Amino acid sequence: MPHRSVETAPREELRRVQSERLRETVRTAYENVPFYRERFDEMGLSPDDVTSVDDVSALPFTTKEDFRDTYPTGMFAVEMDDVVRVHASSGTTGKPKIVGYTQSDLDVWDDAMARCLVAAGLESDDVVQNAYGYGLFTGGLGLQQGIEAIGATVIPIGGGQTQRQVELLADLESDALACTPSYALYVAETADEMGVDVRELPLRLVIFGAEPCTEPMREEIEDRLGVTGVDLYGLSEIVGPGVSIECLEQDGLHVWEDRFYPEVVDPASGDPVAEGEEGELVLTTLSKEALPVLRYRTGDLTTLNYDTCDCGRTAVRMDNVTGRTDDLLIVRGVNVYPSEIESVVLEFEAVAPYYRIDLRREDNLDTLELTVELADDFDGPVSGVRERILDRLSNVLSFTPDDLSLVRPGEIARTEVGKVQRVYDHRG
Ligand code: DLL
Repeated sequence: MPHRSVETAPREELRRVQSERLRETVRTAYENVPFYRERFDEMGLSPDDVTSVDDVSALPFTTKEDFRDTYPTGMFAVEMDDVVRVHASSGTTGKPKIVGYTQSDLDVWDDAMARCLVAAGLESDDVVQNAYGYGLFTGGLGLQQGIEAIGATVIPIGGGQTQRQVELLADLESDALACTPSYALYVAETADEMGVDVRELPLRLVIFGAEPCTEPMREEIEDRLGVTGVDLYGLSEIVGPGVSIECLEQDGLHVWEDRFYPEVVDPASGDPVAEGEEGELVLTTLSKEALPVLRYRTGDLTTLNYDTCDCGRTAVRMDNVTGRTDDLLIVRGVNVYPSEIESVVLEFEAVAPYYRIDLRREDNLDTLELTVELADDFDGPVSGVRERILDRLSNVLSFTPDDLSLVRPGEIARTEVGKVQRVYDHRG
């Protein structure tokens, strides 16, 4: 059962709601954010030119650099007096992006998260262990609000304390675990070490997100924890977690389109791609007060599918995000995404889902070193595995790493708090 009737509304009705909210958002952005007013004036665009979502492509893009240039609060459309909370994005370099919420924005976010959790099959009598980090990161509080909004029970443990996480999963009989996909695997590994079989516990669902999760990685999570894994997507600049989620059909993530308008564009030209083609996801907020954002270039690669889902929802589905425009590796002329390497490597039973990629520059040539951990229960000859992985990488991706090291179980550092890092670029 969808949480809101708009989730199954005919698409014409949805477009009417979107158009009305877009007009309002554009007007607010123009009137209250100098950054947008300047852009519009430069382009000779007036808010009156935007009458429906058909006009969305006339609007300027917003980029992460725009957030940096207007740091800390230059993108806000309201006075600080009306802002009841701020969060910040998890940037790895430079200043974080600061985002703000009015009370009405928090209500919209609660509702979007509640819709996500209902779509994932959670009910008011469920117990959810929330292992997303609390604080400036939007994961912890975002999940917390949604869980409370549907009347379920939240265990606000946050990231880390992994043995305690395992104990609580058992003692409080949690129905669901919310955390990054890499952390879900770490919980499974820790439980094994503690002699706890999570598959025997009531846990039935993992709500993973904030990081890419390839299909082999999802299978590993589902198998080792004995759960269904659903993918939750979002980003601070737009709201936080809650932009989209998979329903139990696990066939794409429903975008709450009445709140966040999605487009997919060619990352190079910025032109919209044909329906169903892959490109960069661009999002426009449709009811944010403190931080209205027009056509945000997320950097995340996906496709959009407008067919009605078997669950009955008409809300468009985006594909799982496994790559970003900025994580494309170009090694000696071959283009390869880390997620493509992951998908190939994890086909092998002999390896564990832990790997790292090191990029270096030697004599003006880029080199890529791949390090993969062997599975706990692997006791065969390493050389055969190495050759088979190299062969498969070369066949599937036309790419061979300069070096492939297979290391013992546990040698690759685990991430207990925050997002996993797998690519280390030493090229300066
Ligand atoms: O990661 C919000 C979030 C929290 C989403 C908890 C889901 C669960 P940021 O720190 O601003 O916000 O990072 C946003 O993380 O542009 C994607 O590149 C990546 N990302 C988020 N969700 C997914 C996902 C949160 N399900 C950036 N799959 C986004 C792949 C994801 N990448």
